[in-house]
Amino acid sequence: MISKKICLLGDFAIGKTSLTMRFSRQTFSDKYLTTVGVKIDSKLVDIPDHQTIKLVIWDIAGSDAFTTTDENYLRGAAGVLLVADGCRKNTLSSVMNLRQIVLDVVGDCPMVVAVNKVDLKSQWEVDRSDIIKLQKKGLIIYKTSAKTGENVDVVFNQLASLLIAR
Ligand code: G3D
Ligand code: MG
Repeated sequence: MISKKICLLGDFAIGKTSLTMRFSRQTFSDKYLTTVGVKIDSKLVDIPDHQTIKLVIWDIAGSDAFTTTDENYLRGAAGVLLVADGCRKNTLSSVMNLRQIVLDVVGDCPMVVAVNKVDLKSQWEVDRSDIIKLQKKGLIIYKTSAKTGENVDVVFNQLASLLIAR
């Protein structure tokens, strides 16, 4: 079976770990590589008209912010899920910086953006025009909620299909 590494990237407390846990439903069997501060989950994904692939999902453990010194985290990634928190506009600006880091470290790999916490839409600082601006730069964006599950499978499956399409 084909196995692909994907990484979650984004500021602290935006829901990276919650999204991963919601998607992989492996809350109690997480493998913690605490020494390197990375948590790894995996999930089999059926791609329509293709084989099943195993997504190996890397998530930075704890509340550590990703910095350029953590390039090993990204090495070997086939794709990246960039995450922002709709309630904090600055986390969406981080997404553009992180995207550039991915381009520098990994190269031109599939990336999808999850603007998370859509269940708190009334508290969102991110508005339609912010999203449209990023879409115009070619980014694929979904509004997700790790709390309700909205678009969580969609966003991971979308990334998985982009990996297969390469
Ligand atoms: P991180 O891994 O990006 O640092 P976490 O973020 O997954 O640890 O989530 C940070 C906090 O945001 C957690 O709250 C978590 O429950 C909450 N959260 C994550 N995703 C969502 C979401 O989609 N909707 C809402 N409403 N909350 C979310 P606590 O209070 O445990 O710190
Ligand atoms: Mg986390």
